[in-house]
Amino acid sequence: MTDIITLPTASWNQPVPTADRELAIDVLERGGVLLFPQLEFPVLPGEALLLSPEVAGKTKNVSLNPSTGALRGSSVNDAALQQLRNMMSRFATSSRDLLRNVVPRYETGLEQARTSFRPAEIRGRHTSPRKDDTRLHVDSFPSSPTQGDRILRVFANINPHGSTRNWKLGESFEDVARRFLPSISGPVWGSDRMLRLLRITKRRRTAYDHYMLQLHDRMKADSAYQSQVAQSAYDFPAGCTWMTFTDQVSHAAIAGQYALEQTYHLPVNSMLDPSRAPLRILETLLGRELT
Ligand SMILES: O=C(O)CCC(=O)C(=O)O
Ligand SMILES: [Fe+2]
Repeated sequence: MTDIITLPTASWNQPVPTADRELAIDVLERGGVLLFPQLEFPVLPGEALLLSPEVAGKTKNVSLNPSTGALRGSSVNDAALQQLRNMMSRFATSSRDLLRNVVPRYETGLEQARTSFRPAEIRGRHTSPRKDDTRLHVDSFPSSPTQGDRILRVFANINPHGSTRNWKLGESFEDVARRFLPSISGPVWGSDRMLRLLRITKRRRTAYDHYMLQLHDRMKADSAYQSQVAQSAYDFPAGCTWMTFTDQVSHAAIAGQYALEQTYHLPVNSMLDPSRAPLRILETLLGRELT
């Protein structure tokens, strides 16, 4: 079962003791969740108005490209837009500082991707099964192949009413892979070039990305699996922060409103133990190279 390990860190930008850093990297790479119960992301008084589902309109999430400042998915006026950008880029910077202190080993390899603001209530939301994050899954995105790189995400529950964000955690990546791989066939020859040509993918969908996407889709589509697989619930309190490799950890978000999230990509070779990467696990099980 997935471990949730707590660290006492209460500041976004302060050195973390060596013992905690060693524990942190081990927990993350084994597919655990690192929880910071005392690390609250501060929403400034002027930003309180942003805590409304209307801020995201139909898209449900607002996303920021922290390197260009481009915002997508928001439906607010210009003044609020600037505040939204401020809040989200502050989270982008804070999460980066936190990672630098918690897992300094990753610093040189980390690539900061999108920041997201999630103001919609998860429970009762209607989506296609494939997009339904209330079902256990490992992260893999059709248009954004990682080509083997890891997906590391930092989340903060900023709910102003004290509501928890409720997750479920499932079996280990190895167990997921062993269960679903036998029924997944390899990519169709030439499909990687076709997807790229049609601009369906931003870069080449490698065999690794193909298998990860299939795992993601098969897990979500299998209702018997969803109800029968060993799983545990965890409710993240308001005012806390957590991080995990979401390409490895079987997770589902079943309820909650108002979170910030920052995605990072990390090359497998930046890991302390690359053999724990989904890429290496899949390659071992399939007996071939996947990127
Ligand atoms: O919004 C959340 O709490 C998590 C949803 C999810 O599955 C993800 O972001 O990968
Ligand atoms: Fe996810």
